[in-house]
Amino acid sequence: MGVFPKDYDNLKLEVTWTVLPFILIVWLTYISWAPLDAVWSQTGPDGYHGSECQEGESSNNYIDSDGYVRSECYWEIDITGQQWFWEFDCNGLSEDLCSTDYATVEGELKPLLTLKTGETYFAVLNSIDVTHAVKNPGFGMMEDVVPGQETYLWMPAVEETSFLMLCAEYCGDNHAYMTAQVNVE
Ligand SMILES: [Cu+2]
Repeated sequence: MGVFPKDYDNLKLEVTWTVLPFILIVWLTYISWAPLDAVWSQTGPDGYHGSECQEGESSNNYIDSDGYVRSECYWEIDITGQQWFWEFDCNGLSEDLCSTDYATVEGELKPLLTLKTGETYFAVLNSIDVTHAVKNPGFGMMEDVVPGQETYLWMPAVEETSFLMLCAEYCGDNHAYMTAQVNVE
């Protein structure tokens, strides 16, 4: 009596389904390393976006030959999440670099953030209640927004675009309506 009779063993099969997925995982890690490094780039000279811009400077961002956005410097803004809307703070940047307003989205008034093409923004994320997550389809990036802990998200505005910023972490009744309009002009 035995649940797994040895007669039905197949060593070749077992080695194959152990080794092949292992190689696959190593390969996926290898090709993900550089893009993740870019998304999680640190600030300062060792990063992709330099140090904070001084007045009169410009990020002059561009996509390099490997497909990564690079910038000479960046602008810092704040994004605060709460049930159930996003609040933007341009931190006193000039109107042409960053401005906030309200826009009508599908009949409802939503926060509007307007950014400038060619500039790179470093968003400091905070939540005043529960965990949310910024999802910026237009920049292809997302990051959790956690109460009591600052998180950070690069927003490189490379080209003119317009998209809805969403909440990507279930946060209660109106989670699905926690949107904001982002325009890059
Ligand atoms: Cu939320």
